[in-house]
Order: sequence, then C-alpha cells, then structure tokens
Amino acid sequence: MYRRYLDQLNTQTTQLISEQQQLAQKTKMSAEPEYKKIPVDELWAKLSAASDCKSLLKKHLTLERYEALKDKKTSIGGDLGDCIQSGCMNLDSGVGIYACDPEGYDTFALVLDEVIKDYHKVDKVWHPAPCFGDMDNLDLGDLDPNNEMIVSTRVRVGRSHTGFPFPPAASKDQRKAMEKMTVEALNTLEGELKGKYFSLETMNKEEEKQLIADHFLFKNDDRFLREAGGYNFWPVGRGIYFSEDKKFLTWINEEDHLRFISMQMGGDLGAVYKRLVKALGKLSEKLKFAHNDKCGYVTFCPTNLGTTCRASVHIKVPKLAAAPSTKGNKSKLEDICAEYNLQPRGIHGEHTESVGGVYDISNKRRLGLSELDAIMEMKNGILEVMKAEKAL
Ligand code: ADP
Ligand code: CIR
Repeated sequence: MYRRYLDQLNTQTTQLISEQQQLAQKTKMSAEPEYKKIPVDELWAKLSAASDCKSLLKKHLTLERYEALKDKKTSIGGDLGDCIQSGCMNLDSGVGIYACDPEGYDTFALVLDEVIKDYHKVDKVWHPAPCFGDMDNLDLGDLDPNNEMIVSTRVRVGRSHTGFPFPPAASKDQRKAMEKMTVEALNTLEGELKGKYFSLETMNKEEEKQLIADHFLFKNDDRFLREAGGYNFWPVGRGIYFSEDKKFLTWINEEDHLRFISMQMGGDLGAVYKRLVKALGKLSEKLKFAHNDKCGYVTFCPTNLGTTCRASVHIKVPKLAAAPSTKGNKSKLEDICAEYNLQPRGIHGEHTESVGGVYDISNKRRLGLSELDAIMEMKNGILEVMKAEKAL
C-alpha cells in the first residue's frame, strides 16, 4: 500500500518536473538587451587591481582559477562574467559572486565551492536531506515572553523552480510563467495561509511604499543585486502574496524565483517556524523546487544555498552595539555575532543601518546543516545576545 503511494508520488513528481521544464523552454526568448554585460577581462582587471577589496570573490578567484574558468560556459550559455560582474563592479561586496544559472554551481565550482565553504564554514560542499523536525513535538518557544527586547520574528527560505534559469538568463516570458504557476499554487492554500496576490506591475505607489516601510515588501535598490541582473525587466513578473493576517508571505521573482516568509510581532519563534513548515509542505505538492545533494535547495546567491533559511529577529540591543569590542575597531555586538555564527543587519534589510539600537540578527550559515539545526543555531545565539545586553 505504502509502496504504491510512493510510486504514485514519484510519477507525479517526474510529471511536474517535465511540465516545468517544457514551460521554461516554451517561454525562453532570444536574449533581450536589459542586462548590460561587461567583458570578463575588464571585470578581472578591475578586481585584480583592487588592493583593499575584502570580498570572498577577491579572496578565492586567483589568477590561476580565473584562467581556468574565463572561457567556460554552462549549457544555456552562462559564463564567469555573469557570476562575478556584481562583485567586480561593487568592490565593497562581502561575497561578490552569484551563480549564472543552476548549472553554474558545477561549471564554476573551482571558485564557487571555495566561496561556499568559506561562507557556510564547512569543509566540503555537501548538504544533508531536508529535516524540519517533528512538528507535533517541537517546542521552540517564545524567545522573549515578556516582550522586553524582540520587536518581531521572521523566518524565510528561498526556492527556485526546477527547469528555469536565474536572473541573468531569465526572459520576460519565463518570469511571467513562473509568476503564473506560483500564484495558481498559492491560490490553493487554505485556513491561516489563505490570502491574495498583489502584482508589482499594478500595485499603486502609496501601497507599495507602505508595504516596504512595514517590512513586508522588497524593493529594487540593492546595487549588488542590480549588477547581477536581479532587476532585469523590473517590475515584470514580480509581486507579493500575503495571508489575511500578513503572517505568511511569498515574494515572487525578487532575488530568487521564490521567497517564502513567515513573520509576526514579538519573539514566538515556534509559531513562526511551524507556520512556514506547514506552507512549504502544502506548496511542495504543487511546485517542483530545484534541489540536489551538493547544494541542497538551489538559489541564485551562494550564501543562501542548502536550507536557504534565514531566521531573524528585530531586536533592541543599544548597549551591546555601543560597547567597544576587545578585538579591534568593532562592537561587542559584532564579537558575539561572530562567536555564535550570527549575522547583524540594519533594520531595513541587508546593506541598511540600524535605527534606535534595533538590529536584524539572524543565523548566518545555511548549508551543511538541517533546517532545524539552522533554527537552533539562531535561537541559541539570540538567547546569548539577550543575556549579554541585559548584563551591560
Ligand atoms: P532577506 O531576509 O529576504 O534576505 P532582507 O535582509 O533585505 O532580505 O530583508 C527583507 C525585509 O525583511 C526587510 O524589510 C527587513 O526589514 C525585513 N525583516 C527581516 N527580518 C525581520 C524581522 N525579524 N522582523 C520584521 N521584519 C524583518
Ligand atoms: C555582497 O556580496 O555583499 C552581496 N552580493 C550580498 C551577498 C549576500 N549576503 C549575505 O551575506 N547573506
């Protein structure tokens, strides 16, 4: 009986993959001139001349590796330039490299594997099977039951549709096709996940501004992502879905094809995580996400691979942020984040500043550990941050 069920599930999955691949082919058009490609030798000249560049790209793209990779192409034509243009044109990048398309993780493994190992702190680029934990018995609890420090909690994952390329190679029609199939899947959600889709192409500017200010919606002002082709054909194929209470959200065609998000005010990490896992279970029945043993869930940016999970809190830590580090020109907050594999960001997302001592602090590693481990790493680190702030 169970065997028959598994066989049926396999047939359904194979059918879904093949349907998505056919759709990607049908909507592939000749390259449209949105993405201004800079010749790879010009990019390399800029990067190799930059003596104060601290990116992982600069660290790992040696002359020898550059020579070995500069003429390689993936089967859909992705090249080294597509991967490194962002990091070469933005020498202040932290990472500086994206994958031109899913196959790029193999074609350009000579440099991408080194960046991945360095960022996720692993010895080998390999990812375990997904493991979200036993939802019936999992008790992550509320990190701040008395509402003293945590303003809000959010967990997000990224997903790519099998068969479709990443931004540098995605056509307008492919973006629209991905939008349509995602909205059809989202419209089958029920109960607390039931909601509505809002296209960026038709949304009024006031509403868009308010959704951004309230931390729900993405924007197109990240110069790192822009240079990687992330805003090609903006706002075509982009939009946001949210449940009636705005606690479950989906971003379509921002940096990744898909970002699934669960968030709410306060510190109840357990409730936020469980909601996301429930939505992922339902949506995986309708959509086929790109996944393999090397990368886990495949995403555009190598920092998001694996679990793709970023669990964050907006947390008030003014004392820790103001206290000097014992190790050089940093803060105590940065020390503690480094120690517990956490990443501090500003209040309006990556590459923004803190406001009023409130920081976005999340797990940093996503690959080489399970979803539950990534969440536990965040939980344990945040509890330490709270303890340290209270002690000052
Ligand atoms: P991502 O998390 O998707 O990688 P960003 O760092 O750009 O991307 O954050 C996206 C948005 O999510 C921003 O508006 C940011 O303020 C918001 N955000 C992140 N974490 C939280 C949180 N814990 N509570 C509320 N909003 C959050
Ligand atoms: C950079 O290289 O700084 C940008 N492309 C952002 C990299 C992703 N950020 C991260 O640390 N998770």
